[in-house]
Amino acid sequence: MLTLYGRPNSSNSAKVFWLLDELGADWRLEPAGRGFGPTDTPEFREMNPFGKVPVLKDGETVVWESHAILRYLGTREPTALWPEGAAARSRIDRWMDWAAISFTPPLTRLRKARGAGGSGEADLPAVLAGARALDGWLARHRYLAGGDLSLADIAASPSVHRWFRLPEAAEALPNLARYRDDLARNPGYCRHIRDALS
Ligand SMILES: N[C@@H](CCC(=O)N[C@@H](CS)C(=O)NCC(=O)O)C(=O)O
Repeated sequence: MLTLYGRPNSSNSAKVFWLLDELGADWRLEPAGRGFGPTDTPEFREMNPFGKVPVLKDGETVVWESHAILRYLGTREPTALWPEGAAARSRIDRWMDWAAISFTPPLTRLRKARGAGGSGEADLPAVLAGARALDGWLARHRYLAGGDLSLADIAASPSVHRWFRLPEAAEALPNLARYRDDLARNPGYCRHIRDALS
């Protein structure tokens, strides 16, 4: 059985919960992270030197970094979510990197700034540019990597969900809204992302 150290209100854990359920994996949650369980113990730091969740344990194999975990699980149990072949994987991987590097960080800073009473002005342009680019792409593609749900959609899902919680989402981005509605037909998205993340 797989063990996932994480917490239900963590966006990076939530992506992995969704994939584990999507794969029908045999797994259990070991509650860890802020408010759920210590990550500053020598044992936890031996697994992840940064003391962050999620961390996956598969027998002797330990994996941290949520997107590395998604790729590990996708490779361990091949499905259309992470199809074989360099070209097919690169179509997915680029969106995973883009979400992790270019879209989620300014969105997270914006949310934190506003949560602390600020405007988040410094990060708003990057967030808007990301959402508009997504909208343009999704006018021509049902999912991020093409016609099928993939690890790219799971990786980007917390930020897509959180975009729609911003007042700026009232701006008409119809293709992004259609995409969010398509994701919401997936029970794993609803359970672990839509209904679990603020
Ligand atoms: N880049 C890492 C980020 C991991 C991360 O920052 N995790 C947060 C939760 S989303 C965390 O561990 N926060 C501290 C805590 O919960 O104790 C990943 O994608 O896994």
